[in-house]
Amino acid sequence: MARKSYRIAVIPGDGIGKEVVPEGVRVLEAAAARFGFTIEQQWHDFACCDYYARHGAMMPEDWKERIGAPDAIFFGAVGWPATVPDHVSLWGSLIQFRREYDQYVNLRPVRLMPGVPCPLAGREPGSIDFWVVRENTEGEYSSVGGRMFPGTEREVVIQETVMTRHGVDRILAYAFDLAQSRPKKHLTSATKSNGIAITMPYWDERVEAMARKYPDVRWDKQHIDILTAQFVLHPDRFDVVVGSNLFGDILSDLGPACAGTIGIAPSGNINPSGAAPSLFEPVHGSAPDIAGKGIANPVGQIWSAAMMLDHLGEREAAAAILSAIETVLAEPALRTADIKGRADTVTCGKAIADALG
Ligand code: GGG
Repeated sequence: MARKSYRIAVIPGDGIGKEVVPEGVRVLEAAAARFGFTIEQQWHDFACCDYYARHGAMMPEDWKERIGAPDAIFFGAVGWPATVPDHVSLWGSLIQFRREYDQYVNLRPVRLMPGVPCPLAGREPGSIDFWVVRENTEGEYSSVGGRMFPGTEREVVIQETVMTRHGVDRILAYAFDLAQSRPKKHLTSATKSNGIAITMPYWDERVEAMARKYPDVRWDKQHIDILTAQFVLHPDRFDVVVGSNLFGDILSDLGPACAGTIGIAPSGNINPSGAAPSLFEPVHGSAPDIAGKGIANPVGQIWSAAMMLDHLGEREAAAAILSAIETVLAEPALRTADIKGRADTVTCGKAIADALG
């Protein structure tokens, strides 16, 4: 029987993305060899600020044609604020992908892994284990608005939050489905409907309507201010947390930080219909402060590779990568300095590939 083959668009992006993506690819190749499939890689040098410096845009106009129809996109990080303002680099790359490919789910696991020092006392590995489901195509990340009378005393700046019934309902359905599939069957909705008195009460209404279709799922809603405090105090109480684009973004950085480090946190930007490719990237950004030093933690990128394989149906390979990550994180000589280890990026990546056997 012919081996299964997956076409993967590989986009390292900026900063430490260029260092951690090769480690992710190393582990993907090791997993492919062990589990009997092949990875066909197509590397792209755009969607980064170097490309912007050469061409005056983050991506070529024909980027979709150049990417073609891969099975998935494996992305590193974006942003180099010394040369390109962050909103220009983000809107010129990642947000294009999320919108053009309708990757409306941003799925981000938060887990306390063995060996990772947790800033909260008394937490055992596995005691923190939940998912943040972030709406990924609308909400506060909207291009509706503008600036009037720029640079004058009369300056007015407006940016609208966009919530559509279609957009809100589909992310809530995804989150409730996920909660229903888990043993705790619990969902928390992030809101701020006491202060943001038009869009957020609408979000709450849709949550209530959706919850009626999932009688097995217990749910609550929490205002984002107290919810962030609860993340810090009791991260072990959560199961599935669903939020708008901005709230989900904040919660999915805070969650991993409470479980030790954002350096190991992965994410999937998912189009559940499969009509367009999904994109997998670490939650962390390009980290200009440590870029080029070879010390970045590659685990967020490698865990993203596992999420990508899981999405592609290679469940066994994905589980094996996660177990190799756990083995390596437990060993200080093999994990990186951000989690009190002694390894550099490449040593850690090679150790995870080797642990796959
Ligand atoms: N690998 C993730 C990355 O590069 N993130 C940069 C960033 O600022 N992202 C904001 C977002 O995900 O909306």
